[in-house]
Amino acid sequence: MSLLRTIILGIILTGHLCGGQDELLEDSLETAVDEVATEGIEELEEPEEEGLDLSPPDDRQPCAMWMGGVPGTPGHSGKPGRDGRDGRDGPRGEKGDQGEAGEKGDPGEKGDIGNAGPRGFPGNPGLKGARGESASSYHSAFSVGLSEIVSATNVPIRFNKFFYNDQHHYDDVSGKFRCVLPGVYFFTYHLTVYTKDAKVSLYKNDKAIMFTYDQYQETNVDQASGSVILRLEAGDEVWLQVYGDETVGGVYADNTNDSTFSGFLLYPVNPAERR
Ligand SMILES: [Ca+2]
Repeated sequence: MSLLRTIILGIILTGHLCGGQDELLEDSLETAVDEVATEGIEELEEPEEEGLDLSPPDDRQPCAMWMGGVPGTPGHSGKPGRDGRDGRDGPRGEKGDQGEAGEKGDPGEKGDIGNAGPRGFPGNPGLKGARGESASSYHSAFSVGLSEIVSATNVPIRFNKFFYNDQHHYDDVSGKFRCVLPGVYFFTYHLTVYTKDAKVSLYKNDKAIMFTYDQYQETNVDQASGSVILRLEAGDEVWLQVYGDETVGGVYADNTNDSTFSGFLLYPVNPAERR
């Protein structure tokens, strides 16, 4: 702009000096004025502030008689101006439509084992189990007594009054207990002695292993008793027997006096176990 202003001022001053007689000079002046107008009114008004006169040259001036110069050739086009500064960001646009779902990705790697969870609530009670085997299958016991006086000697005393013999391990025909379940057994007997002495022995497999002897006193009723614990194997037999002749066969029984013999399994023992 300052270059253009200089050119215009030069033309105007030339016009003043040359008296404005040449119409070509006037055309150049008008063209210059138009160019200034296109650049801005403020630029056009500047000459008035500086007191310059753009009116046609006065023929009465001394320079009116001078010869006008040949108009100069138009200058070259100036260099393109530099790019302007970037404008401010525009307003935010509306939200766009949702895009289509992408393809399913590949399965990820297996993760680490997590921490144990809290303890759960108790479950419902289970169904009732099947009926088990009878306890008698694992038990052996008997308790028997005499219903009358036994006079036989050197044979097993045959107890024929039964208090308990559900497993029938005591045989009232032979008068012997026969072991079915191997294990440890307890035997005990309580005998009433009357009219004569009593000497009995507890036998195991034809061998007397313990003895009880009571001397009878006249007009008295005596008692004789004994007990023992034995380890028995299946098939072993245990019984009571008068040990001696009839003089020691005082084992007695009536309606108000009993003589009893009892035995039961304390606990079973595996036959494979060493004794
Ligand atoms: Ca006695």
